[in-house]
Amino acid sequence: MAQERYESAKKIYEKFGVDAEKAMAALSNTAISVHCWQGDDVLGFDGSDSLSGGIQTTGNYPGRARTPEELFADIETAIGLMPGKKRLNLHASYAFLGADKGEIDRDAYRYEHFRPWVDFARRIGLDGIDFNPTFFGHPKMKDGLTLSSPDEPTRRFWVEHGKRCMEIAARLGREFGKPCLVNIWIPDGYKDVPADRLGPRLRFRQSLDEILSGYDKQWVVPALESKVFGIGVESYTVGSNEFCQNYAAQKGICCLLDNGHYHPTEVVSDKIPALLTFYDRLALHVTRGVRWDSDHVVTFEDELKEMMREIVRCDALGKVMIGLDYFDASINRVFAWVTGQRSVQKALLYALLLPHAAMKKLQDEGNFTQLMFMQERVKTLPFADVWEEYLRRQGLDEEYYAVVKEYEKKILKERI
Ligand code: RNT
Ligand code: ZN
Repeated sequence: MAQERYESAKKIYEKFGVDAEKAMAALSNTAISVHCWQGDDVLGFDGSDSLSGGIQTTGNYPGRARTPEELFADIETAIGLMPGKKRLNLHASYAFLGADKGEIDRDAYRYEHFRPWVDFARRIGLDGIDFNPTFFGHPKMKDGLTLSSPDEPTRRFWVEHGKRCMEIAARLGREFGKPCLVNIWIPDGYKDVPADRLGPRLRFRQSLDEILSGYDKQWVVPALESKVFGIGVESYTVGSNEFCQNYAAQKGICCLLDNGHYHPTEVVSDKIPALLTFYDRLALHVTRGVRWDSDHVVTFEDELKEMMREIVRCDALGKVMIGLDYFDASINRVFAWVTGQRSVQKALLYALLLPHAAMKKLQDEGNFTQLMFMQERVKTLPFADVWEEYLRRQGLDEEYYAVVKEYEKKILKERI
């Protein structure tokens, strides 16, 4: 039955000049980097018991992963329900310190502290690991500042952390034979009107220069993530959009766009082609902000579809590194993980099934009436039939809620 629906859908798409088989193949080749931090409310393993740096998880749904073992089990369950190619996006705060616990700090982390993640990622068939220095959730933040701190020992500590992360990432890249994206995001900023806006940015630039001096260009792809404001840092953000984009352009590194990090009427979908005009690579943190950078679970909504459409239209599937960044503690965390990843996959498939060339032609011919007709017409094509076929070919279906509920009953409920 489902098979018949797919065959019929395929024919309908053919009439629009779209090859459903090609769309599914392109989708299954596109990796999505799944963030490790959805399962434990971004706390990590290295001692932090509350979140800082202007980001927040809300809710206390039972079942938070409290140990590495629990987090592994949850990730494995979630990954098992996610279609397509997956990478793991790891934060430095998820180090396995073992005997080094209490002995060393983030400025001395080594690849060995992440080896269990590599074994785990291999065991569950992931395509590689991306890495993030963790510039938050740590007592060495001084007055909320890290790489832009005017206190030299503080700034140095965080520079050293950044350098260690570049070394770790080089090894992670080599281990999987695929470059490792290292995303630098700092929470630095001020709650109230600052007296000096330039000084912190000059220090941040200096710190970045130091971190980026002499990294392994073959295996590490550095990126810089900007932000407009955070909770408790409303008035001034050191790593603003202009700062980060100009730094990245000058230094030849990557921009990372988090779609929760802009003014409410700005959209990342429009920034993707703007940046692709100048950069040959781009990274994304896909999230869903509700009124602010709230990091709600990503759902299949208009702006997500538009972002994925831009990637496809710009023929940039191989240029845009897609990562997830949301954290919801108010619902089942495994469900949250899977739903966000599936939404991105869905939006990508949706985009891959559109007749872009024909619509571009209408635009270039100035035929805006027919263009609108087409844009509306394609909205009701039988996308769901292709999506279900895509899932079926990977041994999956739409009924993942029941699987998550079962896992909750057996495993998550026991965590009290
Ligand atoms: C914060 C940034 C950042 C973090 C993660 C945990 O606003 O989006 O990317 O969410 O690194
Ligand atoms: Zn982000």
